[in-house]
Amino acid sequence: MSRLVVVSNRVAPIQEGKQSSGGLAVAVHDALSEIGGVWFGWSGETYASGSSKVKTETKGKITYATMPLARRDYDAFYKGYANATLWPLFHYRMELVDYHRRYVVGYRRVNEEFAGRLAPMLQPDDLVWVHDYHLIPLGRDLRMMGHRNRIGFFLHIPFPPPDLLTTCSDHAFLVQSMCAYDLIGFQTENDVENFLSYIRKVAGGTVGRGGRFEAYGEKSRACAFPIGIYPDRLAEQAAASADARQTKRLLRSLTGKDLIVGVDRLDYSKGLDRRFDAYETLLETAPSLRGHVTFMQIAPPSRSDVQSYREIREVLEGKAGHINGRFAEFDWVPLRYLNKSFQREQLTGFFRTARVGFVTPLRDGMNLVAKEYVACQDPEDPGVLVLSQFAGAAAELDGAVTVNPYDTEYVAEGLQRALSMTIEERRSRWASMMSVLRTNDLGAWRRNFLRALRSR
Ligand code: ADQ
Repeated sequence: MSRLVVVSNRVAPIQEGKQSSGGLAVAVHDALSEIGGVWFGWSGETYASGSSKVKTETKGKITYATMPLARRDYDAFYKGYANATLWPLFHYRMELVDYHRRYVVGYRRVNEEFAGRLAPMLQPDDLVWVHDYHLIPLGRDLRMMGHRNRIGFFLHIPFPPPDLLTTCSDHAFLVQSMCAYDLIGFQTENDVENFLSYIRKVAGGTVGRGGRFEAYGEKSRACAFPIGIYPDRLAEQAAASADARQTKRLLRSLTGKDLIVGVDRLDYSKGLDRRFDAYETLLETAPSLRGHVTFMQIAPPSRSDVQSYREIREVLEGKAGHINGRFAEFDWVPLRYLNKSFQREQLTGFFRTARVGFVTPLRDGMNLVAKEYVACQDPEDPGVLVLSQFAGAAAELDGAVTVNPYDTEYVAEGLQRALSMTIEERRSRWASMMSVLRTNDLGAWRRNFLRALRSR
């Protein structure tokens, strides 16, 4: 079998026996351990001047190849184009897009450099799998260097409709770059439709069956591959964590109150400001719940050197203070807002303790927290997932209480429904979601993608 070469912005070697890594890292690690190959990407380090070298390290069947970024590339490519331009644009947030020509120049430069450094490591029959919005032009750069390998691309975040995408001057460059891949994977059918709609309406291309299309002189295919988790592994961990010291401390601190839990990176796409508003509306409109419910939001800062991330942090601190100032009693704090991260084992215990999983992004590629919350529940006494209709996960998780995160009263009603649901209904909704999670697990995600790429 041909080798697998994975390219992603960050390379995350897995420490054996540790379960602290995210979905992408676990899936890539599993695939590479089985098939063997190379994982190439940024080392996470920057340098001020001089040149860089690719560092390689082989462990078992996997060779990790990483390189640092020049400081100016970090600013223009990572902080700039990837996280201040593409991230808001692809999450339908035009008002937050920060666009500068120097950003896109840096973005192209880093992609070309990555392609140039990866090229000598490639063997003609390697299967190449490129991940996410940081690396959209990489496949095309490899093609321009003469590589004819099968190259696939997976976008972890949403793909916006053409009317939104075209607000960015580089839209044609971005889509044309995507067309150089043999297979383009998206999280949901909705993202596929948005992409193919651009192909038809803006690129003037033609779309056939099964996501096959022709545009810009290229033939390719766009399909949905919803990323998953390993639900049974997580369920086992959650059951074990139920007896852990921290879970017990959390439980004791609740003194019988129902817990609502939210776990997110501190990111404006996660809808935390409106989530806090909805919780305030709940306390306002259902006074009987005051003193009987606690909302714990865990949100460690991310990308804190990007302006819009600093702003959302300030907004949330203000709202948290306001809610607690307005409703707290001497023996009850309605909102616990924690700006720190927790180990996966601790989170699984928290998820299992919570009566409600509160996941309300304004837009999200998939949202693995929603899936993890479901997997961690006690089958005999499961909690309820309150989920935004704009998370990719909503397309699969039919047992969730689905809400529109822009309508705070509607979200508050959803919370009330979740908090008062009968055990029979909770069990039946949970069982239906758990069965979907088992069918579309993380192994299925990468097997389906690689099978489609091989058979193109
Ligand atoms: P993210 O935006 O990071 O990922 P998400 O899928 O929810 O969003 O989380 C990824 C992982 O990080 C999960 O395993 C979660 O448990 C963990 N995590 C999140 N917040 C945490 C916290 N406060 N403490 C500890 N761990 C935390 C991007 C896309 C998503 C897509 C994933 C995978 O934005 O839409 O689901 O990639 O494709």
